[in-house]
Amino acid sequence: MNLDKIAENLDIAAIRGKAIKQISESNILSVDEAYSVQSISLSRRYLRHEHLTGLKLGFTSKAKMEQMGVHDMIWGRLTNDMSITCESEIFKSKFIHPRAEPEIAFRFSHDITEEISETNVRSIIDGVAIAIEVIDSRYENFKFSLPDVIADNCSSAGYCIGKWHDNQVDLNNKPIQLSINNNTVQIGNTVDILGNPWLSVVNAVRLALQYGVQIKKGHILLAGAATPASFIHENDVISASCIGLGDVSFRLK
Ligand code: OOG
Ligand code: MG
Repeated sequence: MNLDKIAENLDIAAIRGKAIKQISESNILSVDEAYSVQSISLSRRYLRHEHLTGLKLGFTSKAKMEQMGVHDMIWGRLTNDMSITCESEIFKSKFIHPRAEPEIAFRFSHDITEEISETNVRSIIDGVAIAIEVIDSRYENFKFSLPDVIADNCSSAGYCIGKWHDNQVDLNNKPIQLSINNNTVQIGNTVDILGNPWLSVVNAVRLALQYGVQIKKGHILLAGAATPASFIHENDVISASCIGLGDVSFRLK
């Protein structure tokens, strides 16, 4: 099967909210081919007038790698269609088998043209916030190989961002948690994200330059969850919080 056809199948699965078989059951894609599929499938979204709002990293914590059985860092694209307004309600029918995870979001202060070191990384960020990511694998049973999940835009489906804080906020060793209907379901720590979530920014910049994706002023980055993700259901109120960043929530209806 050609890459365009695989991209089309994944795009249609997302639009219809209907899972498909893993590509790896019938086609062995290389990691580069999988990123090409991701890019082609996102081009289809851009033709429908969606636009890029930022990037996400995946598998930046041991907890996530172990939950999904994938052990390499991956990156995906976020679009305006995935944005969820804080404290709003969104329809469960938009998704197949959605899961939520607590995230740290960063906002870029200018267009990025070169790599950044850990020492200078705050200089390219003007906002840090608590966020919730909704992931919704387009594959049956939420099961995938590394190329499968890359091709599927790293399961990206939604993101909800809390109040922005400035780039001096302390992210060192801070508890972060996910709650559903006021019950804590996942607890992690910012240190679980690559040892330091600012390293997600360093890595995202490197990967964006490597793959020719333009990070622009105002784009956001989801650093990758520190905890496993939890399934969410109709009528759930989902919230995430992190010491120093406050909390954020939305409801699934
Ligand atoms: C892939 C996305 C991983 C994260 O934060 O690690 C991810 C998945 O688990 O379906 O978003
Ligand atoms: Mg995530």
